[in-house]
Order: sequence, then C-alpha cells, then structure tokens
Amino acid sequence: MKIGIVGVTGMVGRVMVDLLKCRNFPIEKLYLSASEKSIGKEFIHNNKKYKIIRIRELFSKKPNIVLFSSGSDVSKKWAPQFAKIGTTVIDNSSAWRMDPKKKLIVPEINASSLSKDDKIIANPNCSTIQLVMILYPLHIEYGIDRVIVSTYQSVTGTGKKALNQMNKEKDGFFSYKKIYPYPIYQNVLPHCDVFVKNGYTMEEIKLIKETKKIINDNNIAITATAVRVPVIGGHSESVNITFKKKPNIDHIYKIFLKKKGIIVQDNPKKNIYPMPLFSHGKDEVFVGRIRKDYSCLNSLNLWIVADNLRKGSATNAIQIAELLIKKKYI
Ligand code: 11C
Repeated sequence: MKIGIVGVTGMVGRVMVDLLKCRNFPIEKLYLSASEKSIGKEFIHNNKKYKIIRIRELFSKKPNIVLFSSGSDVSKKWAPQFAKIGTTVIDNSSAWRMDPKKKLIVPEINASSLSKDDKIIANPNCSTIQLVMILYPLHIEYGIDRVIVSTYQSVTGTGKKALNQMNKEKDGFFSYKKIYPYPIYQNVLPHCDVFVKNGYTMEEIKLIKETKKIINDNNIAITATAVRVPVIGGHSESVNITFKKKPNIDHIYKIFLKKKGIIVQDNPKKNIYPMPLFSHGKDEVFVGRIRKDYSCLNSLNLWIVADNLRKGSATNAIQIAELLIKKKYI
C-alpha cells in the first residue's frame, strides 16, 4: 500500500505514523505532508528520515490511502480530488461527518455500512468515539431513550499550541501564545470549540449529531456539556443513560466485558476506576463507576475515559483503513 498522511506534524498525525508502524500496517511507501511552513523539513521516525512534501506532490504519487488530519478546509479542497483518482481518504476533520452521502465510521459499530464505493470516509470527533463505543452495545440490548453527557477534555484535543499554553502557565511564564480565552493550568473551561447561536458549543453539537448518525437512531435524545480540563492523556466523560427498559447492572458488566475495545475498570472498594493518566497511549475505551441512577427509573450512570489521540482519532482512522483492506475494498 502507498499511504499518505496529511497533517503529519500535528499531534494526531504523529500518532498516526507511530501506529502504522507498531500495528504492522502493510506499507510499501509512506508519504508525509503538512502545511507550507514544514515543507522540505525532515521528519524523523524510528531512525528513518522522511521529507515532508506538499499535498500536491502527495497527490501526484497516487496513494492508495490518505489519512487526513489537517482541518476542514484542507479536507474539503483535497479529499474529492484524491477520491477522483481512486485514493481512499479517511478524514479526521469535521468536513464530511454530517454529509448524508458520507459514512461516519467506528469499526466496532458500523463497519458493515461501508462499501467499495466509499472513497471519502469520515472519522468521528474524539469525544464522540468513546461515547458511542459504550452506548451502542447498550442500545442494542436495552434501547436508549436519553443520554446526558458531560466531558472533561484533554488539552491535546486542541493541539500542540494548547499544550504549550498549559506548560508555559505551569512554569510561570507570562509571554506565550494564548489559545484559550483564559488560563487552562489550574482552571476548568466550560468551553470546547466555538459557541453557536443556541448557547451550545460546536463540540457539544458534534457529540449530539455524530452519535445519532453512528448509532443510526435519530430518536435518542442527547444533551451535552463539553469542558476543557488541564489534563493530557485522554478525555473523560460522565454519562447518564435512560433506557426503554430497566437495566440490569450485572448484565451491563457482561455486555462490556465481552465487547472488543472496551475495558472495565470498576472496583470502588479498591479505588479502581478509569483515569486519563492510565488511558494515555492505549487504544481501548475504559469504563467504570457503573451504577444505577436511583433518581430515575431505567437510568444508569457511568464514567468513561479514552486517549483522544488514539481511539479518539488515529487508532480509529487506522482501524478503518485495516478494515477496508480486510474487506478487499482497497
Ligand atoms: C477537542 N474533540 O478535544 C476536539 C478535538 O472535530 O475532530 C477534535 C476536533 C474534531 O477539542
């Protein structure tokens, strides 16, 4: 396979390179592309040097697959051009996610909806992926009526500059580029992505709309509050779920225990529960604090954590590529 990565210098792009190698992805040639300021620079990985090329040059190589992680504008401009020459694009931006003609894929959930004709495939938002991973198997068994989710999102979701802001604040510097409107170190911002007219943020809207599309059920009522916390290593989410019928907690454990990609960490007596400190660098979604919501019939509370750069972005994108190869669609 000739593989391209667009946006390789970003946090997700780097993890993509790592994962392609450590998952033994069948690579004949790997082409790395990034924005204009990085063109011609060397990208060193595993003692191997790559030259960062322009997207136009990557296009001329006619790659089999391109993983885009470079923002919506780049994807909107280039993904259709790659698709036209037969390249399969797996796009990590929000450009195509809500396009009714494009598939929004989490392999554990809706892999079967993919066909050979899908040349631009959307990778969901990180906070959505970990949420649907736990909602979907429960929806199959119990039918979900309503979800209330509150997120605690890592600064790595915003990118390198946000991490730099947090580190500079931690080290007591006053002069640095401010990515957030307020300090993030020792603070919590109820604000991820931009605000929209209805008072929600785009991150909250993505969580709501993408979840319905992936689970393929518009009748689930979902509300979200997305919060940025001074954390690296993963996004956490507090989730309250109301089902159509009474959930059985033991049965819920069994559902999660046999589901690939989910790890149960739930033993309050031993203080065992998921945390971003331990999800860092892992590909699974961790679930714990599973308990009945006694205030509401048929409701359940739980807590989930996943590395937003892995299952939330790069891992999911590469799983899609692996799936397409397995199905012989590429
Ligand atoms: C965050 N979830 O943590 C975002 C980052 O639409 O892919 C990813 C944004 C996206 O801020």
